[in-house]
Amino acid sequence: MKTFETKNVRNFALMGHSASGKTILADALLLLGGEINRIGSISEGSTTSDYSNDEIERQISIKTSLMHYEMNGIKCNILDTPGYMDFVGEVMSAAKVVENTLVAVNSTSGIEVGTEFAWNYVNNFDTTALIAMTMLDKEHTQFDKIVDTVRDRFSNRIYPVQIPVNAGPAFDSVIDLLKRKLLVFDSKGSYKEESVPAHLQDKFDTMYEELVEMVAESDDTLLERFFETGELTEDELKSGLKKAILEKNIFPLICLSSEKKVGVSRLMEIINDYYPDPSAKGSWKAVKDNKPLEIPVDETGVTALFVYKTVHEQHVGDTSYFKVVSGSLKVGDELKNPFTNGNERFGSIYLLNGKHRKEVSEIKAGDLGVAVKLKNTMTNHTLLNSKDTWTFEEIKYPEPVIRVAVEAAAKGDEEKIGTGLTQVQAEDPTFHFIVDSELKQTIVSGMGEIHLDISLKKISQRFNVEILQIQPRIPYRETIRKTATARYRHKKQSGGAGQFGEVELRIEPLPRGTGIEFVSELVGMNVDRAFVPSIEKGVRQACENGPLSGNKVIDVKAAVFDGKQHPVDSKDIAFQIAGRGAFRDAFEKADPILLEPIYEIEITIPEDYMGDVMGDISSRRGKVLGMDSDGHFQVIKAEVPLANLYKYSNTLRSICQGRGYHRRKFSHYEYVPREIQDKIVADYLKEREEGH
Ligand SMILES: Nc1nc2c(ncn2[C@@H]2O[C@H](COP(=O)(O)OP(=O)(O)O)[C@@H](O)[C@H]2O)c(=O)[nH]1
Ligand SMILES: [Mg+2]
Repeated sequence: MKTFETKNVRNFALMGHSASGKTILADALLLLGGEINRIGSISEGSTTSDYSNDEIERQISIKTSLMHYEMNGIKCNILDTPGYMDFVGEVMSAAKVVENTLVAVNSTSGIEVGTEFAWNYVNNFDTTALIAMTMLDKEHTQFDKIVDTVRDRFSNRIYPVQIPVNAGPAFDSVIDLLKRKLLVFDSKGSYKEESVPAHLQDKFDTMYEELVEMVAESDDTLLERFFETGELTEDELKSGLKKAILEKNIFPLICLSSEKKVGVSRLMEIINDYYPDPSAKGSWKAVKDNKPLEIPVDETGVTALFVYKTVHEQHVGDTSYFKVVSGSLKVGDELKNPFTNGNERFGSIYLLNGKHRKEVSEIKAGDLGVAVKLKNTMTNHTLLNSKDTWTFEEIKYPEPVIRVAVEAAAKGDEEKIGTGLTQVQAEDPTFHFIVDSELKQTIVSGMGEIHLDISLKKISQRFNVEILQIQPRIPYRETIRKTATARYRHKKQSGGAGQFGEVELRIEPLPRGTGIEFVSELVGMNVDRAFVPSIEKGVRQACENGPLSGNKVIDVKAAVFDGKQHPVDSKDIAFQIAGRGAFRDAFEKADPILLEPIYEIEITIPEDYMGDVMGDISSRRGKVLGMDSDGHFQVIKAEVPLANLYKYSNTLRSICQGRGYHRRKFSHYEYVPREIQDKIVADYLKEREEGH
């Protein structure tokens, strides 16, 4: 396989809602690019992109696959991203390394949540965009209507450069505004050019003029020419459109049926002719000693790689997906990782088509490749061929949205599961785990239930262990609502060394978020001041393990004001015990209550599901704070107790048929309703009796 110069590379991420035809489109591109012999099938699990067992089983993409083809000397890298919100991390990794995004829009269902997301990536990652209306061979397509909504909702700079003819099962041709011809596709995906059919001439003329005007308006010199002559030459239109695409003044919309291979070969030409190579967008942001730095995408520059994805594959080891941002990477090169300060040697470098690897000798700036078994390099790392120490700006992955506690099904497997969790966390920046000492549980968190299911299954398979998912304990808190005092005597004077300490203290409620305050108001010499720290220690111990339910106590002030000591038997431990005892006794008299964590959640859903979602929130003891509309979506803000958010994304998925998602963050602690408190306290006492 040869090496491609920067100007002969195109990088495209395929994005869109799930089932918008991205994965089949990738196969259609590879077929016409001569990489594969036939388009695979989702139901048979035979596509190039969705090759992993989980993808075949679930019939959805769950990771970004890297593929490529070559046409007319230009190599196009295709990154097929998953449409499910659970895998946003995969989409962000892809978005970081491409200059161009193809947003797939299903021509029967139009804009969905995933389409909105894709459009956000186009904006946030500053890529060019190509909108592809897919599956135009299906019954009940709605090209015109969807074009209107897409322009209305996303940008009126989106403009169709093609018009479908015979959309539906007989779909075989499109009018191409750039070629000013009707393109009629055969069953192999090649096309013949014919003149625009008479009955569509008027529509074509109107749209062509509008396109020419848009192109002219995006450039001052062109606009001047346009005013003089009232038109643009073919060359002017071409170079003008190319520039407008790069500058994001125009986002062309094209027509496809990947299954019938209609429009695919023309898409490949449009990619080659109109979309920018990796250098056109300029430089990459980097940092050196906290100062920003710009690294031009230039094959003659110093060699610098950015690792955007790491996958652990059994029998292969870690595969690092990288972009050569600058310079050129050759087999045998040794690069430095400024993050670890270690060196990495590239014994082999590969291009990928899904799981198939092709060995290459060199990869130049702008192009993508993979390497296996790098020693210490992870996602977001920079590798440099220099003594320099700068690093590329990292991908900022979103915070996890859901959590679950995990346990080994069989005793003795804990260690293997721990190793697995560490491995998966290293591979996937959106997967996290902690061993929570307060809850005494291992808590894993991620972007959605499918994400966690798949991540845990990976560990089960790699280590041959069974992992149970259970509901995480809720970090309740205890506090008081009244002031109370108590006196407690600890006395142990039979046999051995005696212990004596007596403490009287007062406790008072404090405002939320204050924590625990301890003061000494001792007067006189009843208690030696040397024992005050012992009393405080006892109080703080009592607060770690609250009297009601064993949860932490918060927002209480404790003031010790009297006590008694014994000339011989008073010692540190005795006053600790007395402090703890006095605190617990006072606590019971001070109208104690449980607090529960309340989360603020933001739910984005299509309007139709508003009623159902709101009803569900109130059944979870949630409070709606407000609503906002965002296009055709509604954004609901609400406060819901964490105890009622377990597996909430599953619930939302089933209410909204996969078209909604939510984000959450901790908000504050609030009183638990009486009947729920009684149950928690009863469970705690029962557990304690059983000796847990
Ligand atoms: N009729 C028709 N079906 C298609 C076409 N492209 C994809 N599909 C089907 O639509 C479903 C989703 O396609 P897929 O490529 O997995 O979508 P993705 O989730 O966006 O990757 C699958 O059942 C495909 O077979 C097409 O051009 N025409
Ligand atoms: Mg897919």
